[in-house]
Amino acid sequence: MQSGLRSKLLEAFSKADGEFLSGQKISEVIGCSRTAVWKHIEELRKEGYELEAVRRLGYRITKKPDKISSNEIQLGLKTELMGRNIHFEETVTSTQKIAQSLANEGAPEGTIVVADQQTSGRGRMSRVWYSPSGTGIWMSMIIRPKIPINRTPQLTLLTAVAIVQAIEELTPLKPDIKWPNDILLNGKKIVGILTELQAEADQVHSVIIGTGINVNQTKEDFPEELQNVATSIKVETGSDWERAQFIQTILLKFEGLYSLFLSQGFKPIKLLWESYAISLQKTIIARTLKGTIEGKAIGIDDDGVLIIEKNDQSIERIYSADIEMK
Ligand code: BTX
Repeated sequence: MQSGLRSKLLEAFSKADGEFLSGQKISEVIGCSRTAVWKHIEELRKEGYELEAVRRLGYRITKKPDKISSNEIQLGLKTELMGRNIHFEETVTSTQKIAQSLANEGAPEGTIVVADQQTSGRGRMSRVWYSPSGTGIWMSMIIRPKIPINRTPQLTLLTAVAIVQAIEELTPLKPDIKWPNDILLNGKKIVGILTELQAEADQVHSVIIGTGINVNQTKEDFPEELQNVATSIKVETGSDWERAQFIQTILLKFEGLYSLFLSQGFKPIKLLWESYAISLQKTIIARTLKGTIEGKAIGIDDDGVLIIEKNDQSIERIYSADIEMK
């Protein structure tokens, strides 16, 4: 089916909101004869949609395929800024790389890059982020806040809050945040966030926030070395989830928090972040590029920096590290 017809048809079903759509209505919406309607319905079925057909009532979608495409993300997206410009590809090396070149070419704020699969997905410090096809959300968002460089780590914390809120809204799960960029369920990593920036002197040009979210993997889908440290929403809930709906909800939550951040600063975000944080008031080991620090994590400051009280009561401020809880 031509993509224009397809999106008109899907939009009509989305407006019908689970109710039946008559053959007559479908033929009007996509401008085809009533007899050609079944052909388009068959094409949707081939794409993985499940439709119920009832004489006199028409058709309704009972299950959407877990497919992500620009169309799927756009239909039903309620944001004003985030995701209004979508760059989707089936397979990429890394969505971060594509977002960086789009940002260099002047892509507008709110542009997102989404892929079904990444062949060189990356984590922090050139680590590998495992990103197989058909299962996860591999997405990079481009934003252009007018803030000094030292405030950009706050955006990682803001993104973590947006993703936790989206998971809580759509599923029965209650994830935890481990400073600075991990979201955990039952102690295992379900989300990773990578914030990179393009800046000059102290002027931020763009911030690229990469999010990797394990949605529909089974335990066996993870490589052996990750099976004890990683989990997915499917593993934790026992059912499959629609990735496009997650993306829409994350973008909406992010947009709300980002606008709060721009108008009121980091304080309100900090409070929300603290309510989800598990590493606070616990003894932790922080591995930084400069060495290892052990002590009690007493909080984050207004910049998002982690404050650790060491055994000798001296205070250490940590900008970036891997945290292990004792
Ligand atoms: P990180 O450095 O905190 O975590 C990387 C570590 O997480 C790896 O060394 C490995 O142990 C573990 N890991 C790898 N893949 C997975 C996975 N799928 N689930 C759970 N644990 C895993 C975290 O870095 C930041 C990740 C950002 C990924 C996004 S995806 C979209 C965007 N594009 C891109 O290339 N990266 C970002």
